[in-house]
Amino acid sequence: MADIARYGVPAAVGMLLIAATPAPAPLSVVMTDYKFTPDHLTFQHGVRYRVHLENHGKETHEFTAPSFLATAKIDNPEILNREHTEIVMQPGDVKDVLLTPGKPGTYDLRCSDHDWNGMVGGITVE
Ligand SMILES: [Cu+2]
Repeated sequence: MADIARYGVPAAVGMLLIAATPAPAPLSVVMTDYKFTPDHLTFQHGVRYRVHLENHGKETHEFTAPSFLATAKIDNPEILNREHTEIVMQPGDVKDVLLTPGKPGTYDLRCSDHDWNGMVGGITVE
């Protein structure tokens, strides 16, 4: 209450809004030549995540998950490709996608360039 006296009602409302919006749950995936680490991701539906992607490989990799990305609410869709099926990662790229998974189920994860080489994984939404 001392803060309200000092900074006024607008500051108090701002503090409440910040408190009401939890930070997104962090989840990191590292891409190398030729795998995802981890290769299986588990999400809780309706929870907002910050999915942190890093490409440590010498080749371009893709985080390709068309069904998963189609059912998720994505706050920054501009980082997806035009078809909204994948995130393209050049060597050294670091990107964060902010998303809230939708329908529970299991979804494919693969690198569209290297799935033939075993660069595949899976996603579970609980
Ligand atoms: Cu790849």
